[in-house]
Amino acid sequence: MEKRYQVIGMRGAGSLIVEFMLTAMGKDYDISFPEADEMRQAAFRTFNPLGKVPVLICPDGQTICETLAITAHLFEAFPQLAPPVGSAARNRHWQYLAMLATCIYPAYHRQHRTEYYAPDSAFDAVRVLAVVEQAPAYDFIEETLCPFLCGATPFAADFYLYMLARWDLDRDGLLAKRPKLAAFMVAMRTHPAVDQVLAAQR
Ligand SMILES: N[C@@H](CCC(=O)N[C@@H](CS)C(=O)NCC(=O)O)C(=O)O
Repeated sequence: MEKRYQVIGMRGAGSLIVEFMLTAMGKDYDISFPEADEMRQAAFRTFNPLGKVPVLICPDGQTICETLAITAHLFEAFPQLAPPVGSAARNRHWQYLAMLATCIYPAYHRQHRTEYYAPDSAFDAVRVLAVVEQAPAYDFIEETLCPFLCGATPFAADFYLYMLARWDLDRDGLLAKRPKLAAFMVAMRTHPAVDQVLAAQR
């Protein structure tokens, strides 16, 4: 029997993109959702020394942590998940991936897990500054969406953007000012892989 991918994740959180990509490629996978306590244990830290999800365990037993690394692994394994190597769109795709991974994702972590970054008295300021940091990235995305990040076809970075924008604490405000992003969110929600994964989370 063909070995399956295994995903270690968190419901509705950072493992969604891994599920979206595997589902889009028609790959069955097993998924587990460790409790916060377990993620602090030494056994889990062998998968990710930072104690975070997602983690991907490949059919050959290799484990990969960090969303960007997992995403790159999957679009190397399944080339349909990214524009062709050597194309301008490939560079553009990497540019968005980097922006999502280094600006938009960490700024959501600061908003949702503010206790890691500051005492209670500074929570509001940390959250406001995180939104301010994200704004130029979201504005750039709004200017350049057409209708997906790299044109007519959604790729891995589109699944990533969709997952992240779902976490916005003021999603109505984010989308009200950005009609192309609002249309993108509707289009991605109806993507068959997204629909299948989200239906299974209920
Ligand atoms: N840089 C990591 C960040 C992963 C991350 O922050 N994951 C969250 C879930 S969305 C997590 O594990 N949170 C638990 C915690 O921060 O304690 C990545 O890109 O994979």
